[in-house]
Amino acid sequence: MKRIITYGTFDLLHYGHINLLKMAKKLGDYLIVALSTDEFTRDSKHKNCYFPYDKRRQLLESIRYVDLVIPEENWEQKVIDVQLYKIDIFVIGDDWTGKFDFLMDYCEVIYLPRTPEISTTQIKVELNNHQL
Ligand code: C2G
Repeated sequence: MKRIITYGTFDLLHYGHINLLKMAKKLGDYLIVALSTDEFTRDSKHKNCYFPYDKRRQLLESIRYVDLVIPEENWEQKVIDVQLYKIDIFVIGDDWTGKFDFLMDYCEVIYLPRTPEISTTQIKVELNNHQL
């Protein structure tokens, strides 16, 4: 059984996220999503989530491609996660190309094509503009 892991905030879940999760699951049999906690997102990504962790987790767990959701609490946990969960492939969007090559010592690393035309930031901006 080929085990895949990916990481992200997945706030204001949209089809770009779904495309990524669908492509990730196609690479194996079991997909783990390490979901950024509210604290990690705020303190280390300097972003505030619209939906709190438990709601973002509820959304992800309802997606057919996702088999398990675990918390992402820091930048450093990936090596431990890959070993602990016996991961074969680490995947993430190609906006991160090269950033996680160090994981190649532990598993395959694949950067998948990001859906270019949509982002949570853009959704927030456009909603804000409509309110004006
Ligand atoms: N994504 C995508 N297309 C988009 C937007 C996002 O393919 N239009 C992908 C990203 O490349 C990422 C995943 O969806 O692989 C989650 O995106 P974010 O929630 O923005 O996650 P990010 O802030 O990139 O956090 O340790 C890694 C970080 O937790 C990744």
